[in-house]
Amino acid sequence: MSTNNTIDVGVLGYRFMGRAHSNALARLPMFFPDAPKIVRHTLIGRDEESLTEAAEQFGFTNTTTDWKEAIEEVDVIYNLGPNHIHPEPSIAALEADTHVFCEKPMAPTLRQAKEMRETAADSKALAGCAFNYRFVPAIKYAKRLIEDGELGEIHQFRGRYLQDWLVDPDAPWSWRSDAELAGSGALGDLGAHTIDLARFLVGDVERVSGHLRTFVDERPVEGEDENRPVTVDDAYSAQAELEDGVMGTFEASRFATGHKNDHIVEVHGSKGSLKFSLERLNELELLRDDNRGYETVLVTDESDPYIDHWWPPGHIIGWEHTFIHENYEFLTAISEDKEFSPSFEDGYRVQRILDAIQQSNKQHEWIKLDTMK
Ligand code: SOE
Repeated sequence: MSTNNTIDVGVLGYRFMGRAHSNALARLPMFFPDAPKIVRHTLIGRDEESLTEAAEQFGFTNTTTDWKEAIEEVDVIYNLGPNHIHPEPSIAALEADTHVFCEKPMAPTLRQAKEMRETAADSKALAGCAFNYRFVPAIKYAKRLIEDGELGEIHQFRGRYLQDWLVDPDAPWSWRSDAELAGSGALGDLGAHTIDLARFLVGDVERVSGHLRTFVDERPVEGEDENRPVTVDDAYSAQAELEDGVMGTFEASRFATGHKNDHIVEVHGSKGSLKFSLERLNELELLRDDNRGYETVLVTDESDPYIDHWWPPGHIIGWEHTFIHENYEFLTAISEDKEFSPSFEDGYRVQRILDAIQQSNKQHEWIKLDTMK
């Protein structure tokens, strides 16, 4: 912590995730007065003009185009740029014992994720991987139900994450279309969330069989008379065996016409089942073994996770709150010198599963995780 007992935060990236986390940092003192005091210290990016504009809008005091300089000046670096930007600054920060909060997926390749995890293990600083959906109140509620045995012995986990922003073949090429920059497509961008939730709710993955598909193999570059190849998947599906014999099925697509941000998780146990849908994130559908079908539980009571910080029962919260909750937990862990999960270990373990799914697709066979290097 800085000498003035604040956590000085440097944020790398000021687009989608930069905005989501900056909003969280701004809201924290208002709704989580017990959170450590933070300073929105430095915003980091490449283009000075847009950076200055974003810093003003997001309430940052300083800007820099040099992340190395920022590492020296702040207590924590938020690494929110495109996937290929995750490894180098994260590793450098952890080597300097500066805390790191890194967006998912951890890195484009498993080799890089492994290096990040090893550096984190050797660092005095905390390294968190920002899987924000763990911090939805209904997901935490679901975890408690599963842990308390309310669903009995767990048999199946099913998760799918559907979007449709690439259905149009003229949707422009971006870093998200490129294997070197992104690592994978729907698999890493969306599947990483589902797989993290499977690990969080039910248990780790032991073997997988995967299938990847690219429907449009080149896309126009915005503002230029050029097409570039798409080298990542538009959709994936996988079947998995999880710990304790739990059967898993995972799926994601950016080609699911009409589905905007449709992330669904279902768990079946010997005494009941549950369903969660991100598009109705204040609810959990619960089925007890009484043949009366699913009941909808509204997870907005004061006794529900995080809700006492917000509004009276029934006053729903949204997607942006998941970032506020995860920032609260991560920054509190820093100030209290405690562990935080999802950690870089979790990020790496998800990355192994993503990699195994890619390998399985190539080799047309099941991949056992314990045989992977
Ligand atoms: C885009 O597909 C995206 O923003 C992902 O990158 C996020 O992780 C997900 O939460 C929403 O969709």
